[in-house]
Amino acid sequence: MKLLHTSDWHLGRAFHRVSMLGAQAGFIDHLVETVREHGVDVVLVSGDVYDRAVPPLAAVELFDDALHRLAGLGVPTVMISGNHDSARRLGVGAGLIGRAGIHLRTDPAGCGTPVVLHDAHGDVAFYGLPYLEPALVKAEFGVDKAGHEAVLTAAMDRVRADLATRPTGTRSVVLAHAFVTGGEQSDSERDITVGGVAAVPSGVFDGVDYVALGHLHGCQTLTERVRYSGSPLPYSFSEAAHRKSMWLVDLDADGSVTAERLDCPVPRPLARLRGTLDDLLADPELAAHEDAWVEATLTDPVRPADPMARLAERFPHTLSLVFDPERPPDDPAVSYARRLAGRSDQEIAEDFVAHVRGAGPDGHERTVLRDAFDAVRADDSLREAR
Ligand SMILES: [Mn+2]
Repeated sequence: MKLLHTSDWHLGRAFHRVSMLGAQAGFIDHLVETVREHGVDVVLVSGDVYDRAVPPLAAVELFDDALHRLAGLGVPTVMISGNHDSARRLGVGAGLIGRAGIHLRTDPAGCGTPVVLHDAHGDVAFYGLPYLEPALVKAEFGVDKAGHEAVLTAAMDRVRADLATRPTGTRSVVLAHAFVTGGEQSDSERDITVGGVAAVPSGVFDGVDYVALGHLHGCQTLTERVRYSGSPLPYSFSEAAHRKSMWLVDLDADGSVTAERLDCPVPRPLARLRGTLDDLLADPELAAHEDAWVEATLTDPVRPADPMARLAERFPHTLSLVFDPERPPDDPAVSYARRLAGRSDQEIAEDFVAHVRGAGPDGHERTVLRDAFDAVRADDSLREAR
């Protein structure tokens, strides 16, 4: 059975000030073409279909178009909600859409109920695990400690229990939206840290033949059977080195897996340039990037006049301008943004306590801070779930 694994479409998301809707429509064309060209049997979409709980109309229309075209191909699709989707909204009409062969799994209670498809070698059970926000689903799974590992383990226990009741030789595929240990992050994934721990070990998924992951936006292989497809398009400059792709997975009669990486179309390359404004405007080697979406980091010790307009003369698709003047590191003018770069909310808050009080937080205070951040995140998710 040939599976096509993709995720993190983020329909409706903009890249800096550029709407990505045209590029997203181009990806849907590519997806449909790929399904046809490679004789795909099942399409898997592992969450973050939309970028937000209430997506713009144009994104909803594009999703509608994608559903009709996938159903028109007669190729079944299994889809789950991600942390950016409103599971409840996305799940509206799932019963009807399912009759057309598009299986939307957005309800945590359905984790142990697979979509069963067949090929010449027998059954394949597809378990769709929607994004499981620990604070929201701990009652459903009967776990006391709301953490990602606890709820995913409980969900996978249901998967394994169901699988054990099926005929011997039933092959199995899990779709999940999670941060699995060993995966590499980029700047366009929304933080899902809970209790200071966001990542779950890949061993949580033991016992199934293939795990189609979503959430991280870079295509990556954790084990032969556990992979991220990554997003089909870049959503931050930290993804400049990514080659966006999908996995074409051949699931054999005995459950063995062969995966081939299929590249997605590139609407426009990304370039991160660094130097003084005059250097960037003059360096002949940068000619290759003149048509790219550009993030320019200017190192001029004194901020030059009108930098965006001047850059745009050579790089008309400049989207992001960062100032990082070359000064000694102890210079108080070293930018606030640079001091915060790459730090978690928790670290920034702990530093703030140390800065205003002269001593950092103790163990109890650290827990108070962590609980506060968890509560805010759970509240955000709750609001979106409604
Ligand atoms: Mn995502």
